[in-house]
Amino acid sequence: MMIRLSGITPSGEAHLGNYLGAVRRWAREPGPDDLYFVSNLHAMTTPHEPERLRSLTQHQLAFLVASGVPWESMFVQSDLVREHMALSWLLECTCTFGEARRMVQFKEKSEGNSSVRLGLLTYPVLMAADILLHGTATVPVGNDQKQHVELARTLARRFNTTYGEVFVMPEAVVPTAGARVRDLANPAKKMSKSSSDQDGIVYVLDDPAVVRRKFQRAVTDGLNSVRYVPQEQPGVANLLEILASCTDTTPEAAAEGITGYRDLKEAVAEAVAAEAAPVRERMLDLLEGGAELQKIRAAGAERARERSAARLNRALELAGVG
Ligand code: AQP
Repeated sequence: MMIRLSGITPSGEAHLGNYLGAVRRWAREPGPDDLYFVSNLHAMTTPHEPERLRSLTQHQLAFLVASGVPWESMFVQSDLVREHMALSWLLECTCTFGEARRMVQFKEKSEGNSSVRLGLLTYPVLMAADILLHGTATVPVGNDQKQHVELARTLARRFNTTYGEVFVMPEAVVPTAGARVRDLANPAKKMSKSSSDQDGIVYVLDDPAVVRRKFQRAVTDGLNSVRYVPQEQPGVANLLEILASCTDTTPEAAAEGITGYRDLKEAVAEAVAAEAAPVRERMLDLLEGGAELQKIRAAGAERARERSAARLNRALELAGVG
C-alpha cells in the first residue's frame, strides 16, 4: 500500500482556495490508498473557542464529503485522539528540544508573542504522529511544511533504529498543481481561513449574491486591460486564474473576449457560483441532516482505528510501555 495523507485544519470555514487549490483535486484524482483527515487537534495551537471548533470540524468533514472526496478515505483526527496522542508522546520523547525549536514555522509564529502555547512548539511532532500512525508513504505538502515532513522522517528513523523497525519512512511530495487562489481584497496574499478581512475571502457556503458582491469589490488596477500578466496586474491575474480553474481552461484563454473589468468580475462570479452550487447544496444537506455525516464519521474512525492499531501497539511495546 502506498498511503498518501492530506489534511484540512478547521481553523475557519472552507473557502475557494481550499476547494480549487486542494479539495476538488482530492475528489477528482483520489489514489486507491489515499487518506484525508480533518486535523482538528491542529486548530488548538492558538486560542480557540470549543463550540466553534466542534462545529468547524463538522463543517470541514461535510465539505470533504460534499466535494466528492471518497468518504471511505476520510476520518476526523480527534476521533482517534488516544491513538494520535499516544504516538505523539512516544515521538516527543524521541525528538530533541533543539529539533523542535528549529522549525521555521514555530520561529515565525512565536516571534514577538509572549504567551505562545507549548502546542505550537510540539505540533510538528503531532504531525509526525499523524503521518507515522497510518503508515503514510507520501505527504503532498508545500514548501512551508516540508521541514515538518523531514522531522517526521528523522523521528521515524531514530525510533526504528533505537527500538525496532515499526514505521514506514514517509516522503514529502510536491502536490499536483492546483490553483493558488489569492485574497480578493489583497492579491499579494493567499486566500486564507484566518484572514481578518472577510471581503477578500469567498466561502464555499456564501450564497450567489454574496459571491457576486465580493467579486464586484475585488481589487484590480487602473489599467482596464484584461490580460494575464501576474507581475503587472496581480488582481486581474487572480480573477483570470479563478475563472480558468472553474472553467477548466488556461488564464490566457479565459481572458479571450472579455473587454472590461466589470464583465470579468461578472464572469468569474457566475463561474464560481456555478462551480460551488452543488458542493454548497450537498454541504447544507449534510449539516442539516446530521445523521448521514455522523455515520460517515463513525465509520471513518473505525477504519482508521483498525488500520493503525497494530502499528501503535507495536510501537508502545518496543518502547517498553505496551
Ligand atoms: N489560497 C489557497 N489557494 C490554494 N490552495 C489553498 N489551500 C489553502 N489555501 C489555499 C490548500 O487547502 C488545503 C487545506 O488547507 P489547510 O487547512 O491545511 O491550511 P492552510 O493551507 O493553512 O489553509 P488556510 O485557509 O490558509 O488556513 P489558515 O488561515 O488557518 O492558515 C491545503 O492543501 C492548502 O494548501
